Amino acid sequence: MRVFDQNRGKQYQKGRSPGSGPHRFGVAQMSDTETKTKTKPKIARPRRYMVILLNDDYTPREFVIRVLKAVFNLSEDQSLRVMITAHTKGKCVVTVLPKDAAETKAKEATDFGAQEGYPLLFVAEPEE
Ligand code: TYC
Repeated sequence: MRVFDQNRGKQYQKGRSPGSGPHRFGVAQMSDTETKTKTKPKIARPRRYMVILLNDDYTPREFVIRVLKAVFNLSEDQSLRVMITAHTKGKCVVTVLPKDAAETKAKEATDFGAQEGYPLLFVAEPEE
């Protein structure tokens, strides 16, 4: 997106009147060399993070499904699909959230497995 000089064509020479008409009062005068440039403030959209479920050889399928339901509020059907995708492809995106929430959920879900002695792993990584 281009940012244009908002004041182009409004520079007046020092000491001269900006002219007559209803707009001649209250117009700030600039020096011969001064140029004002208005830069539109760009607000960066906060990056979002994917919570990714990684496959392993030990965690029981039913347990993975239980964690997905409990931590991410997925339905039985959604949980089954996510678990099977991770099982067959190695990993699966569970959800996309702001950084803090993604990291918290990934840890919470990973801790669930650890409590039962499983190597179940969820990680958070930036979307793009
Ligand atoms: N691969 C595991 C098994 O065969 C099940 C499993 C699926 C584990 C997905 C983790 O993210 C996972 N018992």
